[in-house]
Amino acid sequence: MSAQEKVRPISGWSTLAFALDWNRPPRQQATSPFWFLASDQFRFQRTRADVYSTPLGNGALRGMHVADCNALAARLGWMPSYPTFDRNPLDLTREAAEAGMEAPAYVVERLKAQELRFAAEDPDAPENFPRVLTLWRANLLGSSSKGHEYFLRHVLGVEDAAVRNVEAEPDQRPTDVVWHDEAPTGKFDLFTTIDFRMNGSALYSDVVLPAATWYEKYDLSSTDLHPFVHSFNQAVPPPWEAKTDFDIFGRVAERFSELAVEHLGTRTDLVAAPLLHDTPDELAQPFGEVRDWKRGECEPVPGKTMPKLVPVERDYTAVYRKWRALGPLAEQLGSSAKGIPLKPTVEIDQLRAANGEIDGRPALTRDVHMCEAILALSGVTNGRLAVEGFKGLEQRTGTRLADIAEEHADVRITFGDTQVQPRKVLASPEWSGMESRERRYNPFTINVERNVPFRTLTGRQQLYVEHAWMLEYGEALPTYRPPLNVLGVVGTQLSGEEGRKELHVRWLSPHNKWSIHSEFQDNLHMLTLFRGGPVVWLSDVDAREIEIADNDWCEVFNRNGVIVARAVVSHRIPPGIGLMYHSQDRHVNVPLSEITETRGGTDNSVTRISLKPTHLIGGYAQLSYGFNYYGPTGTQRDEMVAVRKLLGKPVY
Ligand SMILES: Nc1nc2c(c(=O)[nH]1)N[C@H]1C(S)=C(S)[C@@H](COP(=O)(O)OP(=O)(O)OC[C@H]3O[C@@H](n4cnc5c(=O)[nH]c(N)nc54)[C@H](O)[C@@H]3O)O[C@H]1N2
Ligand SMILES: Nc1nc2c(c(=O)[nH]1)N[C@H]1C(S)=C(S)[C@@H](COP(=O)(O)OP(=O)(O)OC[C@H]3O[C@@H](n4cnc5c(=O)[nH]c(N)nc54)[C@H](O)[C@@H]3O)O[C@H]1N2
Ligand SMILES: [Mo]
Repeated sequence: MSAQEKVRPISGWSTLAFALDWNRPPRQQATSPFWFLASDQFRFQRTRADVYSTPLGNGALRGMHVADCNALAARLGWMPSYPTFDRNPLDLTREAAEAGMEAPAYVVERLKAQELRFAAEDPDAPENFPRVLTLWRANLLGSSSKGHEYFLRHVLGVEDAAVRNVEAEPDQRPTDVVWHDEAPTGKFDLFTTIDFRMNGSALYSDVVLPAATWYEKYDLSSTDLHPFVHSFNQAVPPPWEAKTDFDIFGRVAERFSELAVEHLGTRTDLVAAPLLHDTPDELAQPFGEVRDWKRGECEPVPGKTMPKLVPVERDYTAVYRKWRALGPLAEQLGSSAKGIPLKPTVEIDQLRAANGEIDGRPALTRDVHMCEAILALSGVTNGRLAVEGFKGLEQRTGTRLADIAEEHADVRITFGDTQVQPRKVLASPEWSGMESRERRYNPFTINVERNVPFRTLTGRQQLYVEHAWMLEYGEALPTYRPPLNVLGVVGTQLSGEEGRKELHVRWLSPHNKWSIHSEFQDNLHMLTLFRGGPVVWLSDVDAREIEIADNDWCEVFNRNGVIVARAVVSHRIPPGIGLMYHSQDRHVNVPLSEITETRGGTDNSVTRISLKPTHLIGGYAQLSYGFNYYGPTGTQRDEMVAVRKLLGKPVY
């Protein structure tokens, strides 16, 4: 379970964002494993998964590479994995129909015969490359992606990417995952960014769609860490070619549907969905035992020993029609948060009245309609649904809960309400707080004060996790782990150039003090407030040793890449640490590097995705996949870099 309840989407939001009102299940992916393969960082992983096993372990990870662990997680349904198979699922369902079989049974048969494979088992085969990416509200290359230079080289094919790493030796390579002699570069065909800043990702995109800013559109903002819903309001219309995000996606959907008449029509897709948190899937693989059907340790049974295989009919010509209206699954299946269904009834008619109708369904033709629908379908903004949801939870727990929401049973926050002032959200079973007029949100108060079981195997706050992989790492109970001995594996990161004073430091790239990730920093105020560009914090002790004075330009480098930044020398930084707040875009006042003769990169130029196998565990109670909730992180914080002073004047 995550320590805090982080980015738990309100249910109306997820229903609409993933089009669950029309089709289920959605395709969702954990990003770290996806990019670990797509950007070929797995080829540079030179330790095996069992390097951190305890001598008292059970050998569960013996001989496995981390990419092998990931392939196993895909095949056992622990983590989602897209593209899923090395064949197009539209073709697989057609072949199944021709063979007179149900698609899931057909796929299981082909997998068993080893005529079909999971794409994660051969990520460098061209048929398994991800080809198209549309980036929206994220700055992948300028901000978030760990291993920036690997992304440039392997995903985009940028020729002067600064990766200087060597690949795993034959005896360090994966055994299950296929190794290609040559690492592919430039896997993508089309990279689109939708943003209102010319950010680090837009710089490398094939297509940039200019987005309306926050005062040129209507939208909603509600985050996990503050208890309000805010509106965005249009002060002026978007200038020039800029469009609202809503209109951009709408127009792409419209054109796509037109083209689909000739190209795709109506087809049956097959979605391989992982074993999900807060569903009975949590009991699919009991006792923390790992059984691999591929090795004959069990039968491949969808939804039990492997992902669920769900045929979904897709009328590609109807995408735009569906985009413009609320689909019938909204009330037929309701929205589900933490396994508690919230079923709108009267809300559908209210939305018809507020938004108008299309084909008898509530219209979603404008951004404001979408805002109204999100607010109507969420317990945190609709007291009636919150009470209903708590009643559902009462039946499952046998304890009285509906009273928590009764105080605001008649509250129904509309978009108009949020335009008057930010509105405080209501207590709802989507969360675990007991907020009221007197009380702020705090996680798990319902569990502690009302005895609603925690969402763990035991129903209690649980420390012991008896899973084979946790036992193998000696981490079945929380334990202290010292920093990893990275240099012991990859060797020195110093340049070895004569007469240069260089020092190793441990690399920290925490969240920015003066911006939110890459936002709010590239304006004149912010650029004059601190030092007007990238800075690296060093301790006064370390700086003295390599003769770096405060505000000197320095180079930070390792096998992953290079950064050029000014030094901020401070006694507040402990010796042995280099700290760069995440993240400056590389085109904001970054000079050339001596080592690469190209522009020094971002804080993530020297990082790398490092997957921890135990984060891949799934299908086991609280260790089951949930979107934006549970899955592997990039764990970039055990990285070592070398630092030295930049010779001469900075050149741009
Ligand atoms: N090394 C290292 N890497 C990290 C982290 C770390 O601590 N260290 N932290 C990680 C974490 S926790 C996170 S959350 C990620 C964050 O990384 P990202 O999700 O990439 O965050 P931002 O840099 O804020 O990118 C958001 C982009 O969306 C744009 N944008 C904002 N509002 C709108 C809008 O209304 N419409 C459109 N179209 N665009 C908009 C902004 O201009 C900006 O370019 O980084 C991760 N990466
Ligand atoms: N101003 C601002 N606020 C933000 C954001 C932002 O970009 N800017 N981003 C938002 C987002 S999306 C997120 S996820 C949160 C993140 O907020 P936090 O989780 O607070 O993340 P960080 O600031 O990255 O890291 C916290 C501290 O962990 C320390 N640290 C690093 N490695 C270790 C270690 O091995 N052990 C221990 N004990 N400590 C370590 C770092 O030095 C840092 O001081 O912030 C949110 N708020
Ligand atoms: Mo984050």
